[in-house]
Amino acid sequence: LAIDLIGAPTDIGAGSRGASMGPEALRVAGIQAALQGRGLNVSDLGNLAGPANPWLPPVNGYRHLSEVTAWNRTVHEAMFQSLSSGHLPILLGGDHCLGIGSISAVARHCRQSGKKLRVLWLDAHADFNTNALTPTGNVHGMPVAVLCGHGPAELTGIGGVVPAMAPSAIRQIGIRSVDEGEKRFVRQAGLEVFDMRYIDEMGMRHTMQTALAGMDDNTHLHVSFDVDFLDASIAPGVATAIKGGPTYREAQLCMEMIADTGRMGSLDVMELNPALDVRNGTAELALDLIESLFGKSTLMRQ
Ligand code: DIR
Ligand code: MN
Ligand code: MN
Ligand code: MN
Repeated sequence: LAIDLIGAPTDIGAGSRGASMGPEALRVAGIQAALQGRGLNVSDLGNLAGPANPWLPPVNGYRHLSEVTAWNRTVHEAMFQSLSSGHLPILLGGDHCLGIGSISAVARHCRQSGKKLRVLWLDAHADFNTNALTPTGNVHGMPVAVLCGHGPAELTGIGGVVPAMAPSAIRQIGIRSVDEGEKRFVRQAGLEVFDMRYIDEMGMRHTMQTALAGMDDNTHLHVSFDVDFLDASIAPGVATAIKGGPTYREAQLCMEMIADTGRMGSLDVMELNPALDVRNGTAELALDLIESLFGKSTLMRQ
């Protein structure tokens, strides 16, 4: 299996600067060597280029819409090219607005190859805001809505088909911070959300069994891992750390159960912010979990 590392060094959609350093933090943690050590063939394609962050206030409910669009177009093309080559792309974010470019590319690849799409969205946030609902104007709070067709045409149309995906293709896990208007919109759209209350009551094992159910040999599984999915106490290196998230052990089980499906075909690692981190510990934790996503386990699997 050939893996492509694709760096997208920008914080264009975030409310704090620093996620632009996420790709380098994962390289410093040793992502290429760690995955190669698992017997995988890993190419680091380097960083994509895009506009600088002008750090301006929102206009019409969006901050930096033209720059967000430019970055997402570039991410879309890079992810699509990797998938078309039969590779497994790992997008090194960058803030989560780039999930628009990434997942629209995965959806386009699935249409072209006749595959079914399943997206696991691991996040503290639902990322289902619109410009009318957003309290911040930050587009990293909107990618799921955009992918489901709710947003400005320059973003919803990036993959060529609107909506890029149906709400029924996505499962959200770890959610614990949803804005007031966004809560109503999540329900209205019928998103399948395994929030922290669900995980607390049912456990991570049942949660993942349910979220991964219904996939088959023809399913392409995309994992969009917002590092703020993890509990704030173990992952300080993110712009919006939220308490009450998955523990290290719950997160490990989550990743191991994804690996067990053998269906993961693409991955985003988003929102890692080294400017807020302590000795690159959040990058090292994220990498440990990525290794589990690629099958690292204590004993040989039977
Ligand atoms: C918040 C924060 N819901 C917003 N979203 C974040 O600005 O729309 N997503 N941090 O990852
Ligand atoms: Mn997110
Ligand atoms: Mn988040
Ligand atoms: Mn591990």
